[in-house]
Amino acid sequence: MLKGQLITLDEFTIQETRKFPQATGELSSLLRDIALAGKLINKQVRKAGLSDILGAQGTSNIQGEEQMKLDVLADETLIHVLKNSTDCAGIASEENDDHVCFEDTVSTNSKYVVLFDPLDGSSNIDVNASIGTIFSIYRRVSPIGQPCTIEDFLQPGNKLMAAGYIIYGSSTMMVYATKLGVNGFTLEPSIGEFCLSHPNMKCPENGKIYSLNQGNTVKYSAGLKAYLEYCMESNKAEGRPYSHRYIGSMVGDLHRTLIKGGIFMYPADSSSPNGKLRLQYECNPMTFIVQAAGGTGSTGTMDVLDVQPTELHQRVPIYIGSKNMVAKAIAMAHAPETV
Ligand code: P6P
Repeated sequence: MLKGQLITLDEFTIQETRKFPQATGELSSLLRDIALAGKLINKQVRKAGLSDILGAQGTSNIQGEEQMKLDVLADETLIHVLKNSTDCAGIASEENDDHVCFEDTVSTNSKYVVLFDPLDGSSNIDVNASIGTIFSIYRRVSPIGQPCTIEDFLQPGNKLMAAGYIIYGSSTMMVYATKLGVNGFTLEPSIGEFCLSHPNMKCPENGKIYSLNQGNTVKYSAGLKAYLEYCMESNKAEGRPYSHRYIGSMVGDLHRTLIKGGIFMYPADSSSPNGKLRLQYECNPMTFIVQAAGGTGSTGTMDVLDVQPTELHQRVPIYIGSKNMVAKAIAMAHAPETV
């Protein structure tokens, strides 16, 4: 990349495709479609305070969570763009009870399916904190030429072809991973293009930030409480004590963790044995990204990517981020409880 030369997402994905003569360019084309949806959602998010789309929609999703107007708008935008893509056979979304098959001929002949959380962290919408779109891309297992099936959406994370997020923060960025690595693109509003700004992203092996909702501490296991004590105490072996940062938006907390290092946790607790975050469109895509950048994502007992999904909206506990911090947290949190 020449100094000062902008490389757009389109140019980058085409250059990546050229590295593999056998590549058809369909995955790159699908990533560009998702980027388009991100730009359309960004336009609405950026003006949320000025037009009547703030606040609750007055409906709830399958999770029983109140849907914000922007949630629904983001969901509809992604479905519209992907339905018109030439490379997507169907979708599954946090905001929809069941998966959606696109029945037209082009879609049924497409080889990929997409799962997404259209606007993660939506409780932050009204307070102008970072929110994001999270997506997973799988090669379908159902026969091409026929409508996609639920099995296409219940594949483990270790079958992912690509995953990424768009963060609507102080700037708007698209970060995505393939097996080739992780790259970040910042939206340049003057040309309406995502431009390469964070090539070959790596998650530091260590960090000084731990991130979780400490309001749940009373419900955590003794081992996890011991780990939190460890984080809060001045630990001379590691210099200054850790800092606690928690936005309450997985995309915001994970983007910081990916860049600065650290650990993000949404563990199991006495009232939520599987934690809160959804496997197929939060934990798997984020783990795929972090692991492609050299970090770790675990349920506490196994690699997140190895969990065999049984339900579209199932939840798993997650410990994710700098590999040395995740290892330490799991060793303490899952230490045999002394009697
Ligand atoms: P809590 C947002 O609602 C979300 O799904 C994630 O983005 C975030 O990490 C988590 O839930 C926050 O949950 O219980 O701390 O408010």
